[in-house]
Amino acid sequence: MTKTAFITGINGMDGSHLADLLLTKGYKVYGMERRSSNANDVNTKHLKDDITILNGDMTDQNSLLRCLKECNPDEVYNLAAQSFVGESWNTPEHTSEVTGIGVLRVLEAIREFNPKIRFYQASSSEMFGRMVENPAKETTPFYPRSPYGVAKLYGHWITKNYRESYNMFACSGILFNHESERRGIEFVTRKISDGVARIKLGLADHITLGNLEAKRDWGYAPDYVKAMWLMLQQDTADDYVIATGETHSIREFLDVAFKYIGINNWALYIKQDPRFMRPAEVDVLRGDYTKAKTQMEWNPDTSFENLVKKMVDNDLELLKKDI
Ligand code: NAP
Ligand code: G4F
Repeated sequence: MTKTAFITGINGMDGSHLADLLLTKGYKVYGMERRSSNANDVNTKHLKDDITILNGDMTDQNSLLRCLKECNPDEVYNLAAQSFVGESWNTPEHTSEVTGIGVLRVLEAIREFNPKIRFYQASSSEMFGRMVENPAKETTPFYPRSPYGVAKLYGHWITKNYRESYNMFACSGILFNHESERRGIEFVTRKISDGVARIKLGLADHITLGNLEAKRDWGYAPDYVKAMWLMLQQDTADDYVIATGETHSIREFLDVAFKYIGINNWALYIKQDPRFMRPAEVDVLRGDYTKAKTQMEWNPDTSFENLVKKMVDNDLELLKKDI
């Protein structure tokens, strides 16, 4: 029997990769987008004949309920969020509304419409923040360091609470950083791959960044959306850390990206600006994905080096089209 999935945040990086995956599995896919004055479909243009877009907003309870009534899904993937950590200090209230309380709204809509729907919440390694244990696993205490991390923690606990209160099949994936060719341009990996490609093509002579010492556990988004789907196919609802187990600094990312285009002395091309520093930094993130590996047979397939090279290759191709 054909399953139906409803994805919030369809136009985001993960939403579009998840839609790609679910279509290959024969799902009927509905995605939610919010109103925008300009089309925001760069990641989903290729899907327009294969999925159905519904309009709604994470800050509007009735719109979420209407979306569920319209598509009657078996599975809901809640990927919508104000997902940029840096922005969360500028708009902490908005971030809390969308990224935190928004999760409650989706859960309430499910509870009212059909509590048998399986629910995935996009939790984040930002909840570990100032890591109490390295690598972090499902039982590691949380210590968020940004309004975004605090909002995600609310979303995480309310998901667990609805599972325990109403016996709903509600799971959280605690995903460590994952990137792809579709990553938003303000995130550091895409900013670097785009900047490096511009330098290679003679379109720019430097990249301006913030803290180069921070370390992240970076994986490849198409590998990570498989884990989201797997969580909703298990016999019981649970929470899982999804990570690579490796951590690399921004400097290492720069090193691989620049060397790939033939530049070794890359420091000459980097400027630093306090504008890109954060009031409270997460210095290092690294995850232990043993539970996902043993219980769901999930593994990350793409290495750090390949991830960087794929992103640089993609930006080179995109920019060449405009020259
Ligand atoms: P993304 O590219 O920023 O996508 C987020 C999506 O949420 C966008 O499509 C955005 O729509 C939508 N959205 C924002 N505010 C909304 C609102 N008020 N109503 C409806 N939709 C709204 O993020 P991503 O990297 O794909 O991440 C997907 C989810 O996983 C997010 O919840 C993120 O916090 C979480 N997460 C990401 C990572 C990671 O490393 N990527 C790791 C852990 C957790 P617009 O296009 O209109 O802005
Ligand atoms: O790429 P970032 O903005 O990602 P961040 O803050 O780790 O958040 C991402 O991963 C989270 C999972 O851990 C997600 F929940 C979240 O939604 C998002 O997808 O920054 C990474 C690091 C930070 O330490 C930042 O200070 O890069 C450092 N950085 C240095 N220069 C910079 C810059 N970050 C950005 N965005 N821009 C810079 O110029």
